[in-house]
Amino acid sequence: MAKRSTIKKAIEHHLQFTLAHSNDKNPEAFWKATSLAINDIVVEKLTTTRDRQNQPGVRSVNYLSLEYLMGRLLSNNLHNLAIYEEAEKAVKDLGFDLTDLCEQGADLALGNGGLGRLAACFLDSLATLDYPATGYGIHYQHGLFKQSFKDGRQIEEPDLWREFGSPWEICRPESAQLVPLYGHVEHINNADGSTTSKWQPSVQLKGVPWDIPIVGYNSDTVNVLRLWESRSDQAFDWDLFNRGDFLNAHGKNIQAETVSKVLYPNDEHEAGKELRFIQQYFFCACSIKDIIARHQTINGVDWAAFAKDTAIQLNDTHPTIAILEFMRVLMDEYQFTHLDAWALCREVFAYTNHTLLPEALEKWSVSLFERVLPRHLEILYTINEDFLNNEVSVKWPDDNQIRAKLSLIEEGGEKKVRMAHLCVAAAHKVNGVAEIHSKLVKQDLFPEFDALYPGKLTNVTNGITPRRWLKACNPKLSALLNKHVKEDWAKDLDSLSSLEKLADDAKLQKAFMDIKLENKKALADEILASTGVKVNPEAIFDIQIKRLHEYKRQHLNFLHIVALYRRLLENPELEMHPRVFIFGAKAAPGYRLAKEIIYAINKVADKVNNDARIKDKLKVVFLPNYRVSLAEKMIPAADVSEQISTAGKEASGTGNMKLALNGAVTIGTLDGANIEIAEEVGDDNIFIFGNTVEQVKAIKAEGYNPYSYYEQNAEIKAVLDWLDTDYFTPGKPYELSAVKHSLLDGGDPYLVLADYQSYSDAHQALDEAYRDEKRWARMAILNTALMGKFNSDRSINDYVDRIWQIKPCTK
Ligand code: 26V
Repeated sequence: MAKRSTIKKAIEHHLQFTLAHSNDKNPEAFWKATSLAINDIVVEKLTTTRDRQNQPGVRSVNYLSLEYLMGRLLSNNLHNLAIYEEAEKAVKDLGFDLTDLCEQGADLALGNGGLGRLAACFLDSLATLDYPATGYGIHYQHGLFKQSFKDGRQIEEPDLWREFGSPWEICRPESAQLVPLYGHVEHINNADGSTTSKWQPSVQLKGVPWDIPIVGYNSDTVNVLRLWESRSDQAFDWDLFNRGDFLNAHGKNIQAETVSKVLYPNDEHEAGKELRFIQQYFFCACSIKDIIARHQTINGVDWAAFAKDTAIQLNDTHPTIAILEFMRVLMDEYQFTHLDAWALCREVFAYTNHTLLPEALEKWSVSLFERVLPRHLEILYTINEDFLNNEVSVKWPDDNQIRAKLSLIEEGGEKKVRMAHLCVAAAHKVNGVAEIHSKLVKQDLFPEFDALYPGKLTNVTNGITPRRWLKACNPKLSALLNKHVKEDWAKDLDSLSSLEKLADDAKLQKAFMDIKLENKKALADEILASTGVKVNPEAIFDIQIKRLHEYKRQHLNFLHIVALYRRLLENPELEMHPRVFIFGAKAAPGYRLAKEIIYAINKVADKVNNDARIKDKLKVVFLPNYRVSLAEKMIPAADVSEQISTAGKEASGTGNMKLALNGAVTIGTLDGANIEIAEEVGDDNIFIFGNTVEQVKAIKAEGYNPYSYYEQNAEIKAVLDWLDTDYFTPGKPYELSAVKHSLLDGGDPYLVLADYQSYSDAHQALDEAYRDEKRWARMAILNTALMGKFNSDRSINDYVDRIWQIKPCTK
């Protein structure tokens, strides 16, 4: 293990020789030097891990994801290497505070939300459990946009996470790949009467990999996240340059570089954006070629061994083209027959579904496919023909309706490729991400596929890494847990359940709640610094953090806040514990209503926070630029976790797990992983409200009428009508009407009004519970104690048992 003095020397070395800084105490340079010093240790382990894993017979998983929301790496790597304390001392010797130093690094925000963060947690667990694994993704020049507010409205600015390079990356030009695009397919007639297809692409890109080491916690393993950057395959157009056309001499480079320039929002309609499609193909083509190349370096060309040694997991449908690219390579470069190639695909690929929302299921137009990837479309047609004739029609003879429903191509109107159908047909396993979600995938989304392929559809409930989401982000609570739990709970999270018997212990309760208060004070400082709002740390900190989306219903929370404000104005003596409602959320730049909801919350916050009449009983804060590193500060300070999606809409949620693990009590619907959280912590330690999936279906089947709630519930009516006035936007009535309009004339697609009363009642019960200090402390402790199931190590072991069949590879 690296000692204080070694670390200190390495930092000084990098400061002086890599960065050419003297001892000038520049915090950014110091952060970089510290990261480089730690990266030296990491890279040594990376090399030994690779030597161990790159052996014949070692089966590994390749995780393909368009998104990785890694956050910052320095503190995480120090914790996982178990050298945080030593580094703290070394840095102190050099005149810095390690916590402050860790704040210097930019977040690696190469993802949108839950799906990207899940990928990051899974990489952490794979390395921790010593599984051979490679993550593949895109080296976006700009990650998720930075958010600020101007007069309450969201402003987006580009994210420059590696403007001057990142200390954690290793560029590997020797593993660059070429990616062909566009062009046409030639059909050559063979002597035996068969035809051979030959793709003549007209454009070629180059993919250059950047490797980010993934350090396991107290393990032997450092795996790799390999991110592809697009470049032109020609450095420069000398012809144009010599003719004096200096700007266009770079033209091709610029075009080629746009492919990995920017991360697309994953929760916005993409309406056939060609660049996004090319992004997907670019990354799939590079990754498939890399997987094959690595295999051949170890085994030579041995396809039987390939299936034995290779698992490929598709994180949602975004990397679906990897299936077609693999087919193409096998057939066009290795002379496989279509059927043999398909059989190999089915051994290798598995697919995770992350949403049931019909508008979120990816479809790409056949015409776009034909233009960009003509050979892949040809292969897809053959797969579809084979699938419909030899599988669908065998199970359901002469049933054209089922053929049309299951076809990989959607007909009627513009022809489109159904990416999820291709995944289900090709994969040997398909999983949802929480019990209820997987049940609905079987029942509602793919019932015929479930009948056609019994056992293919399965569940793996999501999880979170306790290293980042408790050990690193909540050091005070971690120290308390260390005192009471013998085992290394950061590896064996189930061991926290030994706290269950101490949930009523007065000393533990006090220590636990004192820590919560300390964490709330730290967040209060952060709130003051970033918004200017002063909040009382003794108030209930009620937190909703997630992407802004109607189905997640930030506007339900908002309506209830406006109602509380109204109640307080009517009765300033109203019995309630002071409450601070805290939001963190980015809205997709093109999602109008989501942005109106942000605006409405900010406008109400302005009014409420400056109204002396309510005596600080209510505060509302919207923290700008929600991201992993901000989540790490908010989560340890939460008393209440808002998980209030319409039942059946949130596939799993993972923020719900992080908050509960840090002792927040959930107010939530029976949706996604909330159901499993309730099972674990017990009904007495969670506030469940609202319509269930079955009730939601029944309400919709009857014909839902939001107006009936508006007319029959005086509070709902008063609150919605208030939004039409200029009370919150002086001189400008109707500024907040978009929310009301979406709920009444817009039909309230996510049943906000139908769940309102039940939500309000649950909040009332929660307020009463909080005022009983012992009861609340017990609830909070039990939430932390009983979250063992949601360790992402458990999720990974489920993937291993049910899907990947890989083995740890240790020293
Ligand atoms: C995509 C779209 C695209 C079109 C417009 C509406 C819309 C809404 C949501 C999405 C998200 C798709 C995939 C996704 O991010 N799913 C999230 O995956 C997490 C990890 O499994 C899970 O915890 C979240 O519940 C799920 O929403």
